[in-house]
Amino acid sequence: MIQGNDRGGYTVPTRRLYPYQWNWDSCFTALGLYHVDRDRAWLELTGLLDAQWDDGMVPHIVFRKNDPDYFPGPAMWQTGTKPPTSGHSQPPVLASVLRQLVEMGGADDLEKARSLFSKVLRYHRWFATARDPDAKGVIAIIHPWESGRDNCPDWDIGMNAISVPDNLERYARRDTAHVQSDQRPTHEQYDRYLTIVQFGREASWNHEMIYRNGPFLMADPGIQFIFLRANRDLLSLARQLDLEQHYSEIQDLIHRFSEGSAWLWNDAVGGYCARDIRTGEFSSAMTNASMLCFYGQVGTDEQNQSMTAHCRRILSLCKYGMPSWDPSHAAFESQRYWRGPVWVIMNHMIIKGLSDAGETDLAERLRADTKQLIEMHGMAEYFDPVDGTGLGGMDFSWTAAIYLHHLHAYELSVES
Ligand code: 9WN
Repeated sequence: MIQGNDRGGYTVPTRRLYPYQWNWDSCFTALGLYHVDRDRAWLELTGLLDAQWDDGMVPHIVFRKNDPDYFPGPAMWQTGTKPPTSGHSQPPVLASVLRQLVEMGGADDLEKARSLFSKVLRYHRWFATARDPDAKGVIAIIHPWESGRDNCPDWDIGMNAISVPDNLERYARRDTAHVQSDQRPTHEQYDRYLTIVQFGREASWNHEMIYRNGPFLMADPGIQFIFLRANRDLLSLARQLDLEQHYSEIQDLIHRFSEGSAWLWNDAVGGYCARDIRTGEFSSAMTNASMLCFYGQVGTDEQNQSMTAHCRRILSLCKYGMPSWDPSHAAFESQRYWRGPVWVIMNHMIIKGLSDAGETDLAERLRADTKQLIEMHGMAEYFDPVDGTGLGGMDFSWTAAIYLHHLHAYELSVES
């Protein structure tokens, strides 16, 4: 199936709905591909890095050839890069995937990681400067798409504050031609997504200007914890590669973003929540991204106990975990994209974090749920947490990849 989505050196998430290369999709795809074709897995990552911007950013979409099946394509973004790309990034899972490949492999893999190391470090530096220019230790996202969790209620505060300009270019969505509209974001949300893209384009994708004046600026527990974990994994790679000159820089990033994570703790819900950077307003419920606190290794014992209790409570409310929004909250919708459904790539990272934290029963529950969802309901983009229905695009690369990885990694007892 993953091979069926291969477009010659890069893999699309699924045919028609997503006909380009996406950043974190490719990284997870490489993790699965590694079990069947190691060289092809590395090619997925080197290809992604070929699209890295001069300033270090690795973009969220790489448009290698124009495909009218997807909107917004290169003509909307107008980044002027070669190859054409979108104008912002996505959760930086790359360093963590590199570390996992190295741990599963041998000397060859370590050398391949060496050849990519400086590019990944530049990518991390870009996040630390462009997305935290005042060094607060909090990563911002400038578009909900940057979080990878596009229409999660986490972004409702920031999205509701966006006024759609009268001169917003007219557009025609393509996603609802491929997937039922009740499983996708709404038209009001798309207007706002496109408002941010138009702002970025008019600002020539100047990230300082977008951070200061753009229509949307929120902190995402997902990116925050993924970035922290990615730095921990990059430090481990640096050590394996004896790149001593980089240790302290990466340690400083870990320190800065560990400290900054405290800003995402919402006392009102007793957990980590998204937060509007400019107003300080918190989102009001737990998500699957909140549960990545274990993966990022943040928090006090007391905070971790509270997060574990949320995790147990949420899992008791649905047949399959981990839902992307708390089912006890009024905004929960079991089939609408990131407003309720289960995403197995998120499960993969949550499981890893819970295992590391010694929360074995919770990790096992999620591992079993993930396996069952895929075996019973197929290689869907996402799943209904209540009845398991496979939703969104089918024959999905990252779902197949996580399945392959979990089958191999856990059956072989490789802790990766
Ligand atoms: C916008 C490709 C991507 C994923 C995202 C997911 C969805 C795109 C869209 O598909 O987003 O980036 O058009 O809906 O939300 O996480 O990377 O699979």
